[in-house]
Amino acid sequence: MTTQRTLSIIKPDATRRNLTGAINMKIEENGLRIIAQKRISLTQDQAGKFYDVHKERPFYGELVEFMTSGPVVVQVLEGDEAVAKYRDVMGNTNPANAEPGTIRAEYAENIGANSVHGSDSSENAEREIDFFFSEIELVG
Ligand code: 3AN
Repeated sequence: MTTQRTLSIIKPDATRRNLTGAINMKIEENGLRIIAQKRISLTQDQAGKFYDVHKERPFYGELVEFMTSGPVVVQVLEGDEAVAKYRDVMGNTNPANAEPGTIRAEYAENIGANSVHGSDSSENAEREIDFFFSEIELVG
């Protein structure tokens, strides 16, 4: 088992419906520790840079628009195999295909407004954590 860190974002559809605590409960119940957390409003520039990898995809504009439509909560999660573990806890990108009990099955509105983001590899996790947090903000 390897202890890892991953970046989580609680998206605007979830903060709007006051679901931060409910989502944090799912995270903690599944053995992940929230070692950093802050609520922020992303600018278009910041959201555009964060999702730069999706620039060529047809939903890029919609994604940036959505991620700047309200506050988000950015978090660093730590635990055994945290990257894959959090992907399991989140569920499929499309909530219609998400396993019962996952965050997206319970809370996501649709494939775009799908309540949470989680890094998809340890390399991306490192890059995404650096994007939002300095080392002094990570308290394991
Ligand atoms: P995941 O977040 O599960 O890793 P990705 O990396 O395929 O999924 O997509 C990144 C984000 O882009 C998703 N979380 C979702 O908000 C948005 N997205 C993905 N596919 C679509 C789509 N077909 N229409 C609208 N938004 C989408």
